[in-house]
Amino acid sequence: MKILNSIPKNDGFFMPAEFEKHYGCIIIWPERPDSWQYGAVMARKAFAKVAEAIARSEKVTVIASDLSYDTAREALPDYIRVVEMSSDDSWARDYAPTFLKNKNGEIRGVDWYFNAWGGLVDGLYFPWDKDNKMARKICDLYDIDVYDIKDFVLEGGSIHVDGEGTVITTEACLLSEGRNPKMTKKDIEEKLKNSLGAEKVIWLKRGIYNDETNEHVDNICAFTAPGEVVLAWCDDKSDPQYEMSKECFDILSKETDAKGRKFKIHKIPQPKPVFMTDDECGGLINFNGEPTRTPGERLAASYVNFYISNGAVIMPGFNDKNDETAKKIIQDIFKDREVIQIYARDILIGGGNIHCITQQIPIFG
Ligand code: KQY
Repeated sequence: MKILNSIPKNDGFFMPAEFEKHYGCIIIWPERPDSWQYGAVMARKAFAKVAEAIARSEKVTVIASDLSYDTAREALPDYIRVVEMSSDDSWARDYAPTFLKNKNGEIRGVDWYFNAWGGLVDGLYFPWDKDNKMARKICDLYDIDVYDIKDFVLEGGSIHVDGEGTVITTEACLLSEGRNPKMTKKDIEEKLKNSLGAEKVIWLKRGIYNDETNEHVDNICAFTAPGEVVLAWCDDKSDPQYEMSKECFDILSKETDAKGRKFKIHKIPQPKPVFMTDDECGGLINFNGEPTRTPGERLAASYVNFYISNGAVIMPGFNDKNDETAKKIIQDIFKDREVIQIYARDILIGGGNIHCITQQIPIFG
């Protein structure tokens, strides 16, 4: 594995869209007691279901700590590889490498700086050094050369690409104080274009209400094809999500992508608000006496936080009356893929969902 200091775009490398063909997927086994209630028992069941659903059509590697390796190996079928590596938590989307490819089918990773969603300003835990080292270790594991972009704080969940030159992100996240405060919006846009081999950045203002990542784009909006997106939608004007989704819709309606196409926007209704219960909070072990969750706290539930595998779309369900409607919308969009809906409350409690716990590796070679 070589560490590269050149600019991916100048080298002809770009990030392909998630709906393009994958070699495989990386997931990190949950363990952290202030993220996952009751020894992560329920979260592990949900993670295992996600891993199995993805493994039906692509190679899945699950990364587990030395402490949890045996539980992962026991819980997962033998066609899923389990590899031991240390981490601070389980968000592969955010700190596994972002993978790029070039027109010859070669692949390279990107190693961004990870500071737990805001560092000492409004980050969600400290320390985060093990997470921050993972991208490079994973590239080493796969023998993939890696770009050192440690001068820029970024999580994979804060960007989506169409693989044809367009990036979408949110201002709430990428312009937040805890990430790259010395860079202007224009600097950040240039950095994204150079690092992801893109031509245009579309800035949504906000994401999902109460999303502790400073509103990652992957919870509110995702590309489903070039020129097509899904958007988490709320019809209830008394809900703060209404204005947030409407603002995204207005921006996307007026925008064109890097190729000059207008967007087709598929609205997906939100589940009704999901709140932490006393019992769920009771199952979390707080570090330094600081609770990560409080009873009654609204969680950032959204059906848009799905993973597109080679053969399926793996999407969250919440035992909500909108589960079926959301599934049907996704099935109508992805006619050639099976839609697998997995009850995901136990992932949501950790602060993200199915997209946040996965990272695709594009096909290479
Ligand atoms: O990418 C994500 N949505 C992960 C958020 C994790 C927050 C830590 N509790």
